[in-house]
Amino acid sequence: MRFGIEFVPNMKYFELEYYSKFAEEKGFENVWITDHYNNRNVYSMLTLLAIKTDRMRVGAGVANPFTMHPAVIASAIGTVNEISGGRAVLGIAAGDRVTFDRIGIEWKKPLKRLKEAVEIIKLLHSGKSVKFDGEFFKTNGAKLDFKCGECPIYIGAQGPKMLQLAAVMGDGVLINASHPEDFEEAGKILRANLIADKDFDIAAYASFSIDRDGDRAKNAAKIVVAFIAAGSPDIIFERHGIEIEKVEKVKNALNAAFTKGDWKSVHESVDDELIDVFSISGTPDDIVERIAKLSKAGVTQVVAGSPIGPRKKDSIKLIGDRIIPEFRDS
Ligand code: F42
Repeated sequence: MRFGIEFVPNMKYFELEYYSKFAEEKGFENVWITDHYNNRNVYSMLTLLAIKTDRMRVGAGVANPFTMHPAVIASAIGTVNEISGGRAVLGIAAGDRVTFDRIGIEWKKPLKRLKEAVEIIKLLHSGKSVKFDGEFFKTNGAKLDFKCGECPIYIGAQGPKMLQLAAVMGDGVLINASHPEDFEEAGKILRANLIADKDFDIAAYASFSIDRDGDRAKNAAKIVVAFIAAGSPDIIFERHGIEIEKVEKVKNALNAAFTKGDWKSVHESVDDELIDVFSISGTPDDIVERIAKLSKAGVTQVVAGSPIGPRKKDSIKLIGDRIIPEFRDS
């Protein structure tokens, strides 16, 4: 099992550098930086981490083919690959509809668009001159004028067709989920589409919260869990036997929080069942037990995502001291 950590660049660059270096010291092998226009820029932050870290893979988690042309993505992550000495990873996915709405980008045919983008990026990274005539992208002898080397491409995927695309075109997949049953289902699709012996990393890109006090850990995960539950499709609730009324309550509480700032009700609307399904939360023992189940379900990388824990540094330390050693050779 590999361990990765996700940071949202909503913190100052020196804080991101500090936490990332600390995570590297504690045994994390990957750092993933999220990409949303309203946060600090992902490639600027990856450049910083490429310079300031030594061993970790530094990844965009995730880019999208709507806000940047694939040739520009290829150049941006290729530059990070060069600076980091070959440690860059490109996570790429459909992009976040809600943030696109705010900047007037239409979210049309994300699957087809992503497929074309990944094809172009791979060709450019292989050093070729690319003539591509797709539905969304056309290139006419596009070529990168520097040798950046190829970097692994991970596709962010939840839906069945995206999972299929990830298996066929990716070196790995970033699945926004935390529960073993969700990975068993995803694993069926991935296995059906993976060619034999392909080295493929299945990452649980999960909301994660660890503390010696289990209640405190769970409490810290509640707001993130509320957002994930509110944005999940019905099939997930059916799979886990979650009553729709419970989810409606969470959605209403979130709406009230946006209009009236009432975040206490959001907290109250999230119970242990939702925390269990939509996050990896609890004491170190709880988390070791959950990761063992995820490993059985086919997960090969756990990415500790927001909130990581009630106190970020303590939680990173706990993961490094208590969790990673348990899975070092698995
Ligand atoms: N989004 C961001 O914007 N920034 C991030 O930093 C970010 C991080 C991240 C990390 C992991 C992860 O898994 C996702 C992450 N996301 C992030 C969200 C990501 O960008 C996507 O919004 C999310 O992964 C999309 O979920 P999905 O895989 O379920 O794909 C959607 C598009 C979907 O509906 N998929 C369907 C499926 O079955 O997989 C396919 C739908 C389809 O076939 N569409 C056709 C097409 O060509 O697109 C068109 C069909 C028609 O009728 O037009």
